[in-house]
Order: sequence, then C-alpha cells, then structure tokens
Amino acid sequence: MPTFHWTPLQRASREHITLRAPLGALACILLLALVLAACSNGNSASGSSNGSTITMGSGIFSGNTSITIKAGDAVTFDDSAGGPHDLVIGTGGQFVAASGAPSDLNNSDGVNFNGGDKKAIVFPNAGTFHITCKIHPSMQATVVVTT
Ligand SMILES: [Cu+2]
Repeated sequence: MPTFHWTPLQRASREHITLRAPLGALACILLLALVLAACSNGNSASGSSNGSTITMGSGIFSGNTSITIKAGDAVTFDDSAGGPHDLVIGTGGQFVAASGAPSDLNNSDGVNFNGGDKKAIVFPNAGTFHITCKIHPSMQATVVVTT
C-alpha cells in the first residue's frame, strides 16, 4: 500500500526539479540583462550631456536647430538667454505625438522653460523628432536619433 503512494509523488518531484533548472537560468540571464541595461543607460546619459545643445533666444531657437545624436544620449536645451518657452514634440506650435519620443516632450503639456533654465532631455529611441514651442509656433528644431 505505501509503495503505491510513493511512486506518483517521486515522479511529480522529479518533474518539478527538471522544470525549475531552466527557469532559474532564464531568470539569471534576465536579471543580468536588466543590470547591464541600467548601467549602459546611466553612462551614456552622463557622458553626452555637454555634447549636443540647442539654444533658445527670445521667441526663437538660435544657433544649430538640427542635431544628430545616438539613442540614449541627451540634448541640452539652453534657455540662458531666452524667455519663457514650452517645448513639445510637433510642428507649428502644435503638439503631435511621435512614438519613441522622450516622454517629457511627448505630451501636450511639454517642458516649460523660463529665462535662465537649462535642461537636458534624454532621447532613448531612434527616430526623427520635430520639436516646436507652444508659445512661439515659428520655433522649430529637429533631433535625429540614430541607433
Ligand atoms: Cu518659445
């Protein structure tokens, strides 16, 4: 009688073990990938923050309005010499959502600047992103993000 009960129990526990081993390895690989991704993001964001700058004047983008960066790099929007601006993804002062754009810019509220502000915005995904100002519809800049 007892042996009849032991056999299915042993079979069940063996199946459990063979299932757990590959799942554990998979979990380790996923965890490692997450840690590596977190590290590389942090490095590229801090390393590039002074490389690419778009400057704003009073009612205009001044200087270079077309910038090419790599995915994960930041563009610094320098409003040191300007006035109030409200930057969004889009054209002609109108917000138009673009998939993959930085979330701070990819909404109708946008990113607000007052004269003296300087803000770095990370572009995590490849694509061509048009940036306009809700206050000054003629303001237009383009950030091309490569992989
Ligand atoms: Cu503006």
